[in-house]
Amino acid sequence: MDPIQENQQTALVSRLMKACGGAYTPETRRKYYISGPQWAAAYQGQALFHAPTRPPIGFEEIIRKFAEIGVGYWTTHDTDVIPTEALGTARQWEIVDRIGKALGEHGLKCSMVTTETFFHAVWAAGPAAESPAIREYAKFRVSNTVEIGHTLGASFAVYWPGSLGYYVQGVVEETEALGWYADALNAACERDIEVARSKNRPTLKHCLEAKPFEPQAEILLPTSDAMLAFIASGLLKHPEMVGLNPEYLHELMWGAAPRAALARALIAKKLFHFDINDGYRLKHDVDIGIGLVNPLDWLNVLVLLRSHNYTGPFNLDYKPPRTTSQWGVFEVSFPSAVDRFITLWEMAGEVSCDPIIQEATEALKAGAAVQEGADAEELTRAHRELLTLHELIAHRLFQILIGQHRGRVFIHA
Ligand code: GCO
Ligand code: MN
Ligand code: MN
Repeated sequence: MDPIQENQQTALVSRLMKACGGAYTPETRRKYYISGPQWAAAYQGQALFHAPTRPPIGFEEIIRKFAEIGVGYWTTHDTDVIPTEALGTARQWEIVDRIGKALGEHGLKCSMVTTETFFHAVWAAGPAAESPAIREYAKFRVSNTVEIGHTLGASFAVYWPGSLGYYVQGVVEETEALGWYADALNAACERDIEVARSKNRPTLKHCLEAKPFEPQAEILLPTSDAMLAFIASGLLKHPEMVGLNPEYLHELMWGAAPRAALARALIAKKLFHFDINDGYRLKHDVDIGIGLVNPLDWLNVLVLLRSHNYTGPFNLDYKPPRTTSQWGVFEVSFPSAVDRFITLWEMAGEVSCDPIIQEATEALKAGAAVQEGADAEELTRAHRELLTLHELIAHRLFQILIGQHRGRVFIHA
């Protein structure tokens, strides 16, 4: 193939994207509770070892592009859209007003707001630092985000504590720092109660998000399970208002089975919000688009959520790769991520009513016919053939994932 001229590249990408097929219409995509983060779309590809590969982009354009794609909800950090120095000022409210107009004009809704408590130098010692003045500032920031959320019509506030942890040991006293972090959340909940009352709106759902590594060397609340223990610790004044925003990759990163982590959130009735992406175990937070690494695991995650009637948002918290252009972010990255999610979700529906999986599952639950008082040997023997169904179910899930259950086979020509 000849080298591709610069002015022919978008046509090539568009043609191949179309040839991929399997795209849903924007109307179909809007039927799902899928939210697009401002920060994901605006991510320029930068990191510790990486210079940006894409130019900056503002919320107006992102909201317009999301509307074209069919992403019906938008989420943001306070400082994704409001410069730190303008927070809490009249300028903030002017920006919030512009956001509201852009959302209204394009038929999007703001579903979630979140506070940046990790990037700015003020958080060098974390959002629950020793200094009372910094902790007061943290309370201001999370309460201010709650107000912004109510003004934009959001239903969720997310907290990724970010730099709640340390690099060097013995300086931070963990129980004290956790108490201080709880003070900030208590302030946010109390402000929420006031604002909700004055605006005649329901209070927000406050969702904690854990990440096991980054940006501190040691993290005080590294997993969703740690967050559950924190919610139940007695430090929160309104534990009923606080739940989880697990992120698929953050659970995988520490070595968990994400589906089991979600199950623990479900039994605690704390699965409020869900950040969807993909990546690898025991690596840094690569935030790859959903389904590109672990599609079978993802299928199983969605089977669990469907069977428990999860109705919260699916937030596309991934990073379009550095190799994707600014144009590609909206032509390839977001539409393909949304379409993989929808496909996996619908496939999960198919799994739930697959007659083979159903019958195999029922048989396993019926168990073997055994005499009363059977001993370990007899119980083992009685179930030997039945338990082969475990592997059969796993095979069937693979078949559904690749379409073999509908007769798709591969024959090397
Ligand atoms: C990450 C985190 C963030 C949070 C966001 C919302 O991957 O770094 O998940 O993207 O989701 O800060 O609070
Ligand atoms: Mn996240
Ligand atoms: Mn992440």
